[in-house]
This record gives sequence, C-alpha cells and structure tokens, in this order.
Amino acid sequence: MTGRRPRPQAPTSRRPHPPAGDAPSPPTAESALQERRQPREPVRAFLALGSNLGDRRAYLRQAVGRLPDVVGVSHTYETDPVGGPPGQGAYLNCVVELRTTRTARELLTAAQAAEAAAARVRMERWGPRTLDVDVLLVGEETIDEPDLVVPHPRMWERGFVLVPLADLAPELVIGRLTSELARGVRPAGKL
Ligand code: GSY
Repeated sequence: MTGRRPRPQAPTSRRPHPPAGDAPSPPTAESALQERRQPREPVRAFLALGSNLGDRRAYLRQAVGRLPDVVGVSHTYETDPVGGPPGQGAYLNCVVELRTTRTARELLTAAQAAEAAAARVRMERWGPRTLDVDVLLVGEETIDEPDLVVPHPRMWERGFVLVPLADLAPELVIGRLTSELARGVRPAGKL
C-alpha cells in the first residue's frame, strides 16, 4: 500500500483519439454505422440559442420546436452583444436541455438545420443573426474537431450562456457565474 490516490479519469470521448503521431482517420461509412449500432444510454445535453435580428422570440420558439429530445427550456434573457461590430441590437438568449442518445456531431447537424430554417445568412463572423445554436455539453462526450468543440470552449466566459444554464442546471455553473459575467443579462420572461 503506497497511500497514493488513483488519478482522476480524463473525460471520455465516444470516439477515442488515435495514438499521438497518427493522423486522425476520418470515419468510414462502416465505422459510422458500427458506432450507430451500439446501444447508447441517453445523456443530458445542453444547447445555447441566441437571436438579435427580426422577431427574436419567434426564432427561438421555432428553433426549440425543431430541436430533438428537448426536455427543458430556460427563461429568456435580453443580453448585451458580446463581440461583433458596434451598433448591433441586443440578443434574446436561452438554453435548452435535451435527454438524448445523439452524439455531439448529430446535435450539431440538428442545430444547423434549425439555423437554416431561420433563414440565417452568415454575413460576418460575429455579426447579427436571426438564430445561433451552439452545442454546449453532451453528457461526458468530448470532441475537438475544426468545426465542433465540445464542451463549448467559450461557454464558461459567457454570461448569456451561464445565466440561462443556471435555470436548468445550477450545479454546473456554481462557482463559475460571477456578478461581472451576469452584468448585461436581463430576465425577459418565458419563451
Ligand atoms: O455565440 C452566440 C452568438 N452571439 C451572442 C449571443 O448569443 N448573445 C450575446 N449577448 N452576444 C453574442 N455574441 C455572439 S457572436
């Protein structure tokens, strides 16, 4: 008995990273099928929604109706824009909770379909938009690919994500949501 404690486990990825030095191999049709065949336990997942163009509440409502496996919706919040060109209008933000067997990649596809349905036109990277849907957390899954990083890399710095997330999962934001982050985030009622 050495008295040494076991080291904490790193979060697991559903698709393990290849050994260092190997180039990641893209999923083949067969490996994707194989992955889908595995029965999966449903996990808790969270997506962040924001709109600052047009009928913002209607865009958020429509998106919530289109997303799969939704089991909870936070209150909405009117929030000062973070980043982007000066003079943008305020955002309306909320967070939804899913109970789902879908992977982060499948949820990204669903998020993009909801954005497309809101006739979103990507004019400038941080510019105003009818709808933005970000995948925040999908159970314990981690993924780090050019178009998708989960857990979302900036979520812990964003009051417009943490305040609505606290409505659904206060245990996740405790100790992370400072009054400075919450500044500029105003309750705007139920969706
Ligand atoms: O990253 C989501 C889009 N977005 C937002 C947002 O949803 N809310 C606020 N307040 N600022 C934002 N800047 C960007 S980009």
